[in-house]
Amino acid sequence: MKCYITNNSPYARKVRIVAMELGLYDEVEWVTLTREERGDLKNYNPLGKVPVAILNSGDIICDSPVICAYLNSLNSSKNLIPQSGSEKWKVVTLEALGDGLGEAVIAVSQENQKPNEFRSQDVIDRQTGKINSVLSFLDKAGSELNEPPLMGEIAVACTLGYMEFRGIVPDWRENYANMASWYIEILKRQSFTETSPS
Ligand SMILES: N[C@@H](CCC(=O)N[C@@H](CS)C(=O)NCC(=O)O)C(=O)O
Repeated sequence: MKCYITNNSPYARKVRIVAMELGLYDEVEWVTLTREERGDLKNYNPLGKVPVAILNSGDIICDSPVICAYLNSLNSSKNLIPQSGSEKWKVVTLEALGDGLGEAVIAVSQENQKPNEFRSQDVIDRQTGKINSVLSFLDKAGSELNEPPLMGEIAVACTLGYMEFRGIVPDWRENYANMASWYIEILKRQSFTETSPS
């Protein structure tokens, strides 16, 4: 399997971490693209977004939850998504929340990169509101987070890493202390230290 990624994408990092946690990292050929090269991905994913995976069969799969679920299906001894029941839906819902948090972070980051005259404070405020709303929700639900982490926790932590990397909501650790202590612990995992954004 070949997987196209970029260096700092939180979604690509999620796929790399999941592959490491499942012991499958070396079975994937990782192809790191620059932002410019990412446009060429349209042959595989019409959205032109990373991550994209090409399976050995030639089938193409895109979108990090799909690629992660595929990787998870390859390892019968370790499961990052419970197989059924409410445990499964909790995990994939947390994954969606983590990924959605990423969308809000990316929206603020893209807005911040625009020259002042084109920057929309309205977009920044609305998306920052979403970020704070998710962080507040997770801070209250902190004790329900799985240890060791499952797919949901991995998605959330990848987004937090990207949020810090881009300097979005820089004081979040002070305002959401439960999440901050949880995050410090998850960052110690080898899969996180080896993939931190640079
Ligand atoms: N829902 C997708 C989101 C992927 C995504 O937004 N990737 C970004 C990098 S973080 C991208 O490739 N953006 C390029 C673009 O929007 O043109 C996933 O989970 O994989």
